[in-house]
Amino acid sequence: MKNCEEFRGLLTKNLNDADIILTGIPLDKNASIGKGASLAPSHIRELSIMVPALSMDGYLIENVKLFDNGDILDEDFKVIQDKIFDIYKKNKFNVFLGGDHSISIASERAFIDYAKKLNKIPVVIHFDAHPDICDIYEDNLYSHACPNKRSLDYGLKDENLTIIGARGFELQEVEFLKKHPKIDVFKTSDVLKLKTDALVEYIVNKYSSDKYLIHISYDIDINDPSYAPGTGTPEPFGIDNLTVIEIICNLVRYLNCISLDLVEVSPKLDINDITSYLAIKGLYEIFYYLSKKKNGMD
Ligand SMILES: [Mn+2]
Repeated sequence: MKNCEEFRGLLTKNLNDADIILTGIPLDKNASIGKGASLAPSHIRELSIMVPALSMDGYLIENVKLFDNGDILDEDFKVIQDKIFDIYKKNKFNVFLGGDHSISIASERAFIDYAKKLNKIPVVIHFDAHPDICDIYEDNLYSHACPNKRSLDYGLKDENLTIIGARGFELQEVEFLKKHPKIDVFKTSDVLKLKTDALVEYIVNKYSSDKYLIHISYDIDINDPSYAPGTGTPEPFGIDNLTVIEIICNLVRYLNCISLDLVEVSPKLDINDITSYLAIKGLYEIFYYLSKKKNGMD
């Protein structure tokens, strides 16, 4: 019999039983070039029917359950933010599936408020070919090129923002980052020089204290366009799939990480669903690490 359940063995219909909540935010009106990221949440759910709940090494993803919270269809950032804040209050690991990167403006504001409510210091680790730290882009304060600047404006401290994989800068971003040296930027060339272990060790040491709460923002365009062609702003000279997922998984595992945005997957621009499958297999790898963390395994 054909298995036709989304997220196959991972899904629970009962939020209280869930370890992970997945919420789609199919908004792509703030993307500057290629659109189509609004199709990602429904497309990724559809493809998940084909993917068994196993890690890339063949380990069963057990003891973690996923609750599919559906999509937030509002376009007003304050409304999205308020809805996300309510989801954070469920005290689960949250996945927010974009949409373009502007959705992180809402998710990170909610995250910053939630961290403060818990008396924790919010930390954002931004995986992206682009620093997304423009003050304003194409006359749009809410452009997908602006989420890091909006989060800093909202109270995130420079020293609690780390950018990984940058290789496509706007001039205003280079000038801003020069004036804000406490923002750690690991360009793609730095990631290649440092190697995974040294980079993970540095970030884990920096944010390992209990006082921090971590959010990861993952723009699929950090992966080289040859691995992830289905994205609106493809950026050459990128990072390979295994390196990206290994860094993310280890940070999820060793830090007090409570949420992840996965953005800029555009099924419309994709070839043979390469990028959508990368997104879903990446999520499953992260879920596997969450299960290892829950089970206290090394
Ligand atoms: Mn990007």
